[in-house]
Amino acid sequence: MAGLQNDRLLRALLREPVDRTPVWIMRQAGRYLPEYREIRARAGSFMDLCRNPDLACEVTMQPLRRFDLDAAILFSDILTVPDAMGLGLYFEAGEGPRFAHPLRDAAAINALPIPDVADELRYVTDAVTGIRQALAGSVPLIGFAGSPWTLATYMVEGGSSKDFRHIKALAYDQPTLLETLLDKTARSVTDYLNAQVEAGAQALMIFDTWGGALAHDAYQRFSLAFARQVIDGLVRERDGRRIPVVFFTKGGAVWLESIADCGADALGVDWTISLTEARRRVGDRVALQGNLDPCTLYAQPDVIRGEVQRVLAEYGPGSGHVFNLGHGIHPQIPPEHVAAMVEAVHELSPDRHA
Ligand code: 1CP
Repeated sequence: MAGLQNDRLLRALLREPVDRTPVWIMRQAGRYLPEYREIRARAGSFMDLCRNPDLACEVTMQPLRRFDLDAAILFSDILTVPDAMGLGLYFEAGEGPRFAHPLRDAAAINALPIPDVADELRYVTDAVTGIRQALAGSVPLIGFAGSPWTLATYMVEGGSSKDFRHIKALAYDQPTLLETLLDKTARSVTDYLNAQVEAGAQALMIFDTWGGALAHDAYQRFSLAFARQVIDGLVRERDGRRIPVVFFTKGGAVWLESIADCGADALGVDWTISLTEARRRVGDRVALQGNLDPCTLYAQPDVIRGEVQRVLAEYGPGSGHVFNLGHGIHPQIPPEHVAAMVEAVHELSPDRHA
């Protein structure tokens, strides 16, 4: 794209040569940054922050001012889509997301609308437009959504869950009804991601945070199949440049071979597998993104550096690796430890691309 000064992320996701391994951090804007907590307090609720394109832009930019990162990620949430489908998202102080109208029966699922993204999620695409202006071509902007399965867990459970009892009962008792829900969610997510691309997102990530909660055959049927439906419906090129797609199933390392066939350009990988083994198993089908254990960042900077070196060595030489954590950064991590991680990637990775 004309004017993109740093395209390392896009190149690595497409396994094209780079001078060093690009790095960004899942949940890089958020509560571990004091400047985020300050704006968050001013905004009122978390959703007020998401719905204000200027503030969403400001918090997207905050981590980039502190750290030399190779990408920005839209500040928003995966749950904006079910909210736009009418489920009534709210956040209970200290308790995470909740839905006022969880889906518990066929009538509710059959009545569920596909939202008009241009109208109901306009606040997100407005944020994307504003962020692209603020970035001014410095680094690419990643747009994102939840996978249909992960969104459905929140929609059926009514919020976060430890045992997924309602959605798993639905999966075993009425699998075709669950498929109806997943199909509607997949169509909504596809429209939503394409609208983000239209507004200026230059790469896309699909978060399947709860795919790893499924049994092996159920993962294929309820998570992977609908992720593939989304990916098949995405606009993959804009302004003559490919829009790379990253698909991340937390806990999905056991299924890497089949996940590599989902149509994504790259797979997110958590810390349960070595990138040596992950790379061997996916071959040259996809790039890999990950996979430092987020808890590494509780350790001292010299230890963090050693662990960065280990992850880079495990991936080995050549392009096709985007350095990241294996899941989101925790709110208690000291920002200086993040700086140590980013510096280590800058200093240690050029050797891998000689
Ligand atoms: O009080 C606050 O400030 C709210 C905390 C918070 C933040 C900072 C929530 C509520 N969402 C977000 C932003 C967010 N969420 C981003 C953009 C920020 C960035 O990455 O820089 C992104 C990409 C997400 C994605 C997201 N939301 C996921 C998938 C990624 C993952 O970490 O697995 C999930 C599962 C959610 C749901 C959600 N929203 C918020 C919370 C606390 C949660 C998790 C709830 C749970 O554990 O079930």
